[in-house]
Amino acid sequence: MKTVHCAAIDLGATSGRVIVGAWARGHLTLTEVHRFSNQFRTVSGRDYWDVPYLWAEARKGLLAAKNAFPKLASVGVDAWGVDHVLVDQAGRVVYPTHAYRDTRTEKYAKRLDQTGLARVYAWTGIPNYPYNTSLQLQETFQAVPTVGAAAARCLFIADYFNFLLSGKMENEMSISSHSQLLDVHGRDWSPHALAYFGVPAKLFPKAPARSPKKLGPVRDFAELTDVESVLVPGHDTACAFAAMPAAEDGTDFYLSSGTWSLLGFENPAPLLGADALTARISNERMGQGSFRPLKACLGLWLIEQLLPELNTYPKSPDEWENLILQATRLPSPALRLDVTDGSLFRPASMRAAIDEQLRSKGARPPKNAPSYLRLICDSLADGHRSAVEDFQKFSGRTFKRILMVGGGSKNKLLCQATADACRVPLISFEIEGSAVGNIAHQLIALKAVADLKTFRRHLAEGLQHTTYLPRTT
Ligand code: ADP
Ligand code: LRH
Repeated sequence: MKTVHCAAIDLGATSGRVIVGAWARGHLTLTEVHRFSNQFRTVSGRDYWDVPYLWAEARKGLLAAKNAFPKLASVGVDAWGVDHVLVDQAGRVVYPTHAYRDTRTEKYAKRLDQTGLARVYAWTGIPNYPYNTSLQLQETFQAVPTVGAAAARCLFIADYFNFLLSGKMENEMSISSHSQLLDVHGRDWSPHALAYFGVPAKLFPKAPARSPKKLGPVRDFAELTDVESVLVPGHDTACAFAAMPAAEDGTDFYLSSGTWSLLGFENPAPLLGADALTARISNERMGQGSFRPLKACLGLWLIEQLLPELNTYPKSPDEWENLILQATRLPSPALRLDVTDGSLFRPASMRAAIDEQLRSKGARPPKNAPSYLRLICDSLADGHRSAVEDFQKFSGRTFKRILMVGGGSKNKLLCQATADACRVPLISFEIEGSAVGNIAHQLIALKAVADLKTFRRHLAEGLQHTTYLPRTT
């Protein structure tokens, strides 16, 4: 049986990577061929992504992939959610891409809370996150009304990269479902939500495409004309969920741990109603349109922001391990952080924001990097427990295991603290979940794998993992 090679372009808010998956005899081998940092830039108080830089890095990675694997068959793109590129009919960018942590939408988020959230939730199944595409577009068209006339399409980041690769403009299902503009009861845009937020319907002229779907050969790269561009789930979280080697009885709970802690499970139907809205359950979709009710908690963003301030950002896996070991030896702090506190979303100084929260509760701030790390891991674990409890309550299910992927799955302290807090065994896979889910969908499009169920079965057989059993104190 011949080996099939697929390249995943996986764009995260703090880093991007190009990873090649080699699939042979039901076994997947991953090679990271390129990694690059990502950060938004602030200009005159507004936050923007450097999209041309990201494209240049993705190109570099794709050429490195072809160089290392000359038989490269395909490429797929997944990215963080909600952010987007407004383009004209020809694909020319008509407005800069704001980063989702920009505070420009605050006023609109407050107004939505006060005036129409229950209706919007009933239409879309998405709670009020200040960074939702809906609010971002509302702000754009209020602040700069002429953009409405210039823009022909709104492409999410992964959609835009697919366009650059293939020349085809499609909105993909999973990433569209996060926008708060998709009808939760169907598979098309919600005319009510579009009207409510003042978003011209012309920006979304057809229903989102379901993945996987072949888009055609890569264009504009002489070296890559024999490589197929495949539309995979464009949302990195949908890809991470797709990579979970889940049991078929639906008793697994998923945790994708990166910049965000994204917790949820797969369900044939959305979880709606007043209680689900209060619990901020986000009814996002898999690539085919089925549901993955999810809760988003601030995740390792806390560490990403804090460690550079303490001049202790680890430069290698060994340095990470050493720092985590030091933190593990410390006692667990009695007072934890509230990781849902909005002051941690985009503080000027993460250390000052954490210290301020602790002081307001009468606790003393930590002294050094290991004690901050201990505090953050234990606090994130508490957030994870609350999500598991909410989902058990709303779904009536009992989760037997937590499956974990993403950068956080390498953090033994966080894994153990989460198993302890949730009182459920946690299986950590130490894989780049989004890249694996991305590659899985390319293999399905190329007919190298029958379906996701088959892929997960093979993956479960070959995947290295560590089990963390809950400890009672
Ligand atoms: P995203 O894709 O959302 O940008 P990642 O899934 O790459 O984020 O996760 C990044 C985080 O993973 C870092 O902030 C760090 O806390 C954690 N991490 C990365 N490498 C290691 C490691 N070797 N050991 C422990 N934690 C790690
Ligand atoms: C994680 C993620 C998450 C979204 C956020 C904007 O990368 O896609 O699912 O909520 O970015």
